[in-house]
Amino acid sequence: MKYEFPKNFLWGAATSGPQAEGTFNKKHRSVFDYWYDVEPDAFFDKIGPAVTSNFYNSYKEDLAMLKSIGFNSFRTSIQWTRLIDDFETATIDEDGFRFYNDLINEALKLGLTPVITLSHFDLPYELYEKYGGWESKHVSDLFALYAKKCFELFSDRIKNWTTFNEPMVVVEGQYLYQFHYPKLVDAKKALQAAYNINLSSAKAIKAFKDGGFDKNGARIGIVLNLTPSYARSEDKKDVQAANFADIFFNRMFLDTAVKGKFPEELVEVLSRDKMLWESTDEELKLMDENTVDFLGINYYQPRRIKARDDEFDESKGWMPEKYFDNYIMPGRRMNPYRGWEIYPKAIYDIAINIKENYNNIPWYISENGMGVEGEEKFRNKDGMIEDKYRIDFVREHLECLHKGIEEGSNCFGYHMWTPIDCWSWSNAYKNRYGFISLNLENQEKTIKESGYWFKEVAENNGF
Ligand code: BGP
Repeated sequence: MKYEFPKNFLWGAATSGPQAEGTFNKKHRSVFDYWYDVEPDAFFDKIGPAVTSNFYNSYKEDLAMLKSIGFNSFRTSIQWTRLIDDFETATIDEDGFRFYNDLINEALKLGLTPVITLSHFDLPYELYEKYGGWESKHVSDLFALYAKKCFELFSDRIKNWTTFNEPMVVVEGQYLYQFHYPKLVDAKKALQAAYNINLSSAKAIKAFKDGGFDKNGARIGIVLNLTPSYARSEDKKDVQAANFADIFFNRMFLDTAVKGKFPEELVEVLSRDKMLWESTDEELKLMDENTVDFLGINYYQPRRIKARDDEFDESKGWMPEKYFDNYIMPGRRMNPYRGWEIYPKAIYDIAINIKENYNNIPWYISENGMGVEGEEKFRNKDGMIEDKYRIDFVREHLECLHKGIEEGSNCFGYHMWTPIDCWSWSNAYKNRYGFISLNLENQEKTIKESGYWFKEVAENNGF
């Protein structure tokens, strides 16, 4: 075997509560449930979060399928809006508890290690309406209360917790680039929300440690989407622009999660531009003292950056683009369905960056993947989707990851997005990512060629 991975390597894939479960029996709405109710047109083919992949009802069969394609682990999220009855006191909803409890037990019974995320974009709508969601520090306390409840209920069995999934996407989608409800363009709010989410994560970590839940190998981390920034050229201005994009989109969460401190350069720029968040010494200390045990890293695409040609027009307000421009690199390799560049080498760069600049903290790839539209046309006469492009995609990324591990990066697993085709935030079921296909009409699930290929890789711990 050419590429052998470390012992006990996690092989699997990730989904999330809101994207897989369906809303069955859920008493509260998340911001996405609300958004669909008020603006169904914003979702591809007007398909909302009601049924999704029916995981709420079919989790037993679904988990058995995951096992059958070689998984030893998977990630999903608990929906705050399903588990909790009253957000102010974190009392539990009995059916929500029953569901997550049974799901966890079933996974363990099958020998699947669950990684559990506490917030995957699905803020309770009530908390947005009442407090402005992540703009509010009160919500950070409520999040910590909810997190503590999850630890009390499940940490006897869950050993891998993550506080947030891709918090930067919440900031970008909701407050800067208008792809999550309520689609604001408000950098001041964006930055306060970024600060408050960092704070919320640290408060949850504190609850985990103070409560003594960090026993018997149990650990807590965060899932970040890293988009390594590559400068157009070695010209100083391009390099500076790429550095700012890295600080803003990656290190605002990465440094804080791992080192307990915001990057100094970011704080300097934001202070100078009068954009800095409201903070207290006590909060900064809390973040400094409550850093993560491990990282989940979602990697899909790099960021190509160049220096701005002109002065940024600030009359409509501050934006991070004041300090960089996106660069459309000629010849870049694209996934045309999602519009994301495919660049496997970035996974190696991430591995080395973590090793060299983040104390070689344990980490794993918590998402990587390729969303493709119209996969039905690749279904063969035996009913299997021949997704050879996905096999190539995974293989190339694994080769680069392997090189990083060979050079000493402390990576303990590789999860794809996603096990079974699932619902996406506004693309709904347009692009399919799964190892297992979903027929939306009848909920029939069939293993794709990539699923059979992955089974071999996982069972051989390499290829
Ligand atoms: C990540 C999210 C996932 C998933 C994935 C695919 O950003 O963590 O929830 O949705 O991207 O992206 P999309 O669904 O936008 O195509």
